[in-house]
Amino acid sequence: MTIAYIGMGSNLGDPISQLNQGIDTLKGLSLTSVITISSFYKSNPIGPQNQPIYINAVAKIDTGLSAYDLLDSLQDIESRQKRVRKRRWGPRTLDMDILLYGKEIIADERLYIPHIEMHKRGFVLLPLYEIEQDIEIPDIGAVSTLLEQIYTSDMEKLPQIDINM
Ligand code: ROI
Repeated sequence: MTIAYIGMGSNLGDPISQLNQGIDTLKGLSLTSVITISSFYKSNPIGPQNQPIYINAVAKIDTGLSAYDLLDSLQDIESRQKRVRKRRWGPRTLDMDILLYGKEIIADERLYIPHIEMHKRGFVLLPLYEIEQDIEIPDIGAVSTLLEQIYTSDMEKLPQIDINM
């Protein structure tokens, strides 16, 4: 089994529901248990600005799937939620990326782990830090240190709504 972290983002079609639905499907994946889900965060788009704001979160999972089988499964979830991607860096209904997979470093035509540019992105680092304060990105550094170097003041942590209340 391997601990992996999944970054999730949406800015189309009721983003909070998109994330919740993606998390539900994640919980049903074979050989996989979901350990923690971060809060949801509102964040301004990185890249083109003429698109809606994003909701982002990070999930910590324990999985018996290989990194490639996990990637297949996440791409399956994305397409089931009718991910539309009209342009590079444009708006999307659901994005699910493998951020970290154990301490592995993978760089080939299908997979780039640690996820490329995750160390520069507040919408990844802030939710990741919320669920794991002492985590290191292999070959890059401690998330806590990286967070000191980037701007996150635009991000807003959403209150957790307990639907059982
Ligand atoms: N910006 C934010 N804030 N959140 C995202 O999930 C996100 N995803 C992307 C790009 C377009 C780079 N910008 C983003 O793919």
